[in-house]
Amino acid sequence: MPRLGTRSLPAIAARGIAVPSYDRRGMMPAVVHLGLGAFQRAHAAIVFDDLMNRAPAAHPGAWGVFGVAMRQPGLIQAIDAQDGLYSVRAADADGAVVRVVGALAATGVAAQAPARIVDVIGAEATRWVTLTITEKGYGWHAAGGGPDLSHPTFGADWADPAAPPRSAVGLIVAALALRRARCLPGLTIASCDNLAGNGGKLQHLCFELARRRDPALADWIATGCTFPSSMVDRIVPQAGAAECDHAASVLGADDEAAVGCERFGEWVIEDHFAAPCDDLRALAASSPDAPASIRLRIVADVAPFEQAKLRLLNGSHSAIAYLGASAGIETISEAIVQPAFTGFVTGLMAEELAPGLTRPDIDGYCRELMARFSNPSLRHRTHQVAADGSQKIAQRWAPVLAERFATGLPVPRLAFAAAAWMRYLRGRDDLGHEHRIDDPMAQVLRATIDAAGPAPAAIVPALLGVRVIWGDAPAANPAFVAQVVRWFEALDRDGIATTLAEFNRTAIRR
Ligand code: CS2
Repeated sequence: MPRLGTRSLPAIAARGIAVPSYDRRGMMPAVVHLGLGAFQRAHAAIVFDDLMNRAPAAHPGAWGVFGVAMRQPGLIQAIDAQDGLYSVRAADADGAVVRVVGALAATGVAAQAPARIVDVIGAEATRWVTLTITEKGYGWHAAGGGPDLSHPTFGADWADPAAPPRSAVGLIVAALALRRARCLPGLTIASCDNLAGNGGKLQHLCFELARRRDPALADWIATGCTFPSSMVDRIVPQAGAAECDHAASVLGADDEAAVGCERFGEWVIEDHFAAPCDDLRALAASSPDAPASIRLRIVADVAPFEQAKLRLLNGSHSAIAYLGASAGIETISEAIVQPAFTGFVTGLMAEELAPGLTRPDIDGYCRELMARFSNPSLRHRTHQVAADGSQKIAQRWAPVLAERFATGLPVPRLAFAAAAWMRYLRGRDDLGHEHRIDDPMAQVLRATIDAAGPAPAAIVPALLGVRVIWGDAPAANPAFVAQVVRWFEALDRDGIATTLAEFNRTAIRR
């Protein structure tokens, strides 16, 4: 079977599959994306591909992407061997659509060649930087706010701002210094990670690191660059052999960078760009019609969309993940279709996560989410969503707890979810299978649990006392601590299925 590449495109198009309609030879990278992975390939890259598919022939390739893997070269090698091309299969209960995306113009690996990445961000053709480096990639101190100087790569860049940059923020700041020296204009720099106020946080980190190099650089960034916040949404499980097998059968060509995702896709971005983006605005004003497209919105205030998404989608996702993984259930969809999970998560959203949210049509959004979670086409592993809990809980659950405690509102389901996270940290599911705790704070969590001893009554206050995860409020609330202890003991003793059934039966009876 041939490999996907420029030469195989005519045969793929002849099968009725959408392929790039623009001349890819003219592509200049206008966007540098840090953190190339499955998510970006199935999300923002599709928007840039749509923009180029719609562009007049006189301006081909105006939104080409330079994709940067922060560390691992494997994906980059596969993409390079395919002339930057890959396929996306978007599926839900109504069926699947496939397209070949051509937006990747070039690639690089930051850990191998940081100077090259700095040079590309510093190049005249570059107008945007986008990031999907996950919550843990920034170096933001969740408890104190501002730079986390103990962060492995950001901290290293902070300690030696003149050394080759190792962090995403370090790469950006070094490149902005270069742009300034080259008398080039500033950039639009858009975080696409699940962090509340992601634009403001990234801006703050860039300012602080720039100030350490040269206060004039920080001033230059403040006047010439923008950091729009954005809410990104598409469920994109980690890609693997199943996606490649699917792609081979549909394309008639091998695609080692194939991605699978749901059909739903949304990108809500703050209207704050360093340079005019008329074509982006035109795309946002039209309804998405190409296969696997993303619904793009440009808004004055992203916060209502971001809060709704972080709490309802991501907050529920984490709860399903800890309960599901500890029950030995492999995927999110297999978990959520069980009636006890459906009831729990529906109640979690309606009673504890949704109140106070201002996104339009919250009820419809919640109903749609339940359908998205149960999408039978996605094999989204519970352990994948369970990873990095220390980073995710701080964004997804802790702000809701603080708000509800402040007004005396009950949080029985979040207490249960907190207990499920602690049960997950035991590292062994109800079927006796052991799992690794994949979390940048795994050692701290292990040490906290070991110091507390085996009893939930000791572990719960110790873990809730980790401020960077939970903030101050949960550990200071004895009633909450007692609820978490109660459910952690029950989960340990009786397992997930029995305890969840008991919770649904007793704890939320009015
Ligand atoms: C998930 C997200 O892995 C996780 O923690 O909650 O990746 C989720 O699938 C996306 O944010 C959906 O937009």
